[in-house]
Amino acid sequence: MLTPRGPKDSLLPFCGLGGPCPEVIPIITPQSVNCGSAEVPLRSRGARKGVRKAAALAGISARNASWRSAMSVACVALGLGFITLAVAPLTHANENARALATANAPAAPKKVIIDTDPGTDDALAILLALNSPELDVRALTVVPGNVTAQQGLENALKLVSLTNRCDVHVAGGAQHPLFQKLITAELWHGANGLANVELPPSKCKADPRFGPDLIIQMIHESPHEITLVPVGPLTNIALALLKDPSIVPLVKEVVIMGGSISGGNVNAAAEANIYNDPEAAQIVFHAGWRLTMVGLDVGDKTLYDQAHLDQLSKTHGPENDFAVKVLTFLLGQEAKYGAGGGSPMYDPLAVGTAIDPSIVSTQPMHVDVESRGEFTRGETVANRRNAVERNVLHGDRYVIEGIDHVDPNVQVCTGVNAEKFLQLLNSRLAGK
Ligand SMILES: [Ca+2]
Repeated sequence: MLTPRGPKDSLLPFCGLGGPCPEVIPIITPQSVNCGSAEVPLRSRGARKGVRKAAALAGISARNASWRSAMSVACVALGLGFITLAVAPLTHANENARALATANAPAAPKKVIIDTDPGTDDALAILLALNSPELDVRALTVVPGNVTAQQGLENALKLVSLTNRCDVHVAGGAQHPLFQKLITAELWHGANGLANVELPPSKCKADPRFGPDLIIQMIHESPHEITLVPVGPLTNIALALLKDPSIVPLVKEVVIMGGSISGGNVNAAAEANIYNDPEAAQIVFHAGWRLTMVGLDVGDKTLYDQAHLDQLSKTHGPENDFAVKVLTFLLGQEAKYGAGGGSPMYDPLAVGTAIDPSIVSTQPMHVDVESRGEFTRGETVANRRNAVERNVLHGDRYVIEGIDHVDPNVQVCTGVNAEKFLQLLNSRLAGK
């Protein structure tokens, strides 16, 4: 969700831009990504070509990186290459068969894993999910973003405790983004990430598994049934993909809060979740699975205002009352720093889209994540026509010789029935 503008010097030198990035190494541990085999495939010509191709896709130059960073880059690039080049066709081949097999099946709650950086609007999204019979929330995995990984885990545990849902697995994950320093957003979310509201200590315990490992395990346990709903930076999802690319065709779909095709909220170009880990986002966007992008284009239209708050304030319950405090804080922050008109319900809208896809309308687009732009790092660059001109060198100039099709990889949300969604949100929180 929203973050303050990050100072330029808060970013590490990116591996791909010539500088060593020692802080990259600690998060790609043996527990998170098994990169031990990267050295072996790099000895083959085909693998080196794959690395170059995948590195180009990820916007990373392995050539300039230090050895240790190169291993990490190779790991990322190999994983991305494998996912993009080998797994994607399987996904599409199996989609039709699965659709036919399930066409007449009775509707069952959708199994979801929410990857979250809680976070005020994360908290509202989690409460919405846990109070919606359409969803079967199997786990919350925590990623750093709005708050640190440690604060986020504490918040997630308090939220499942508030809802008396200790049966929901809550696991920590990455400690910071893949290739840059973390940017936290206490300005928008309060010092504790939950609008400075102090919830009671959690009755629930953290799952000891590493978040990306838990995601991998749950997907294999329920093939074709899990919907991933990442509402923070995409670090954990990228790590899961890199460790086990075979999850791609086994995931039902991915509904992310993040991105924008109409300008950013941390700066002119980038949305906060993508800005906080662009390399991870590029990996996730190009994995080859069905991915819906619930970005600023629709989130900024979903404004929770004083009238909605007055409506929710008429009912009471522990969750209802907590939500009222959080929303009161958010409306105050919007009045101070925002554009006016209400508080955008970014993360809840992604959950709302998982609950009822008819809330949004989408268009298929080819989307890449900018990772090198001076002003545009973290921008989601969408090709609305899914076509590019083919330029061929003739002597001292290029000549356009045709138009090449590019496959859409993202269902971009371009329209939303905002009031329908806001009423759904209030109705699910009322009296709880
Ligand atoms: Ca979030």
